[in-house]
Amino acid sequence: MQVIKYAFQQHGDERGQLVALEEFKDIPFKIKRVYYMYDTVQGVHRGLHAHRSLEQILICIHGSCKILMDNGIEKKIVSLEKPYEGLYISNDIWREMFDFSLDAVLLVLASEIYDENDYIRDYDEFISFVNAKK
Ligand code: T46
Repeated sequence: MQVIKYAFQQHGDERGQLVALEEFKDIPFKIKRVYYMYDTVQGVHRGLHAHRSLEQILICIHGSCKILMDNGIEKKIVSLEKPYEGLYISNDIWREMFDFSLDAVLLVLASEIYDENDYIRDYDEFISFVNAKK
């Protein structure tokens, strides 16, 4: 499984850092939604689903967390700990977010508006979904 982690350009100067993200330039899709999670309870695992069509970029803009990516064949764990790094997650990846630091803020840029019908929350259904695409 290929892990696509972007290192966004940092516009740093003597005042500090700034990162700017534009759709189709820094982000490979039209950004239709932005959401973020914070105050995540220690030990909690979030996600545990895949999507039928949604693409996303995850950026831990403060603190740190880990992302487990599973394509049905192999699993990889990616650490997010820098505010200028973005992890691309395509639709057909089972994802799990965990090991959130107390101060973690995980920002997500999404290619579609929220649609519960796009979620695959059952792992066996996810395996059938990826196998059907082969
Ligand atoms: C994903 C991972 C990385 C909304 O009302 N609108 C939204 O846009 C989102 C994302 C969530 N919600 C509501 C639905 C639930 O009542 O917020 C609540 C928590 O959502 P959920 O349990 O889906 O959160 P996570 O952290 O398990 O998953 C989220 C995204 O839903 C998902 O698409 O890939 O982050």
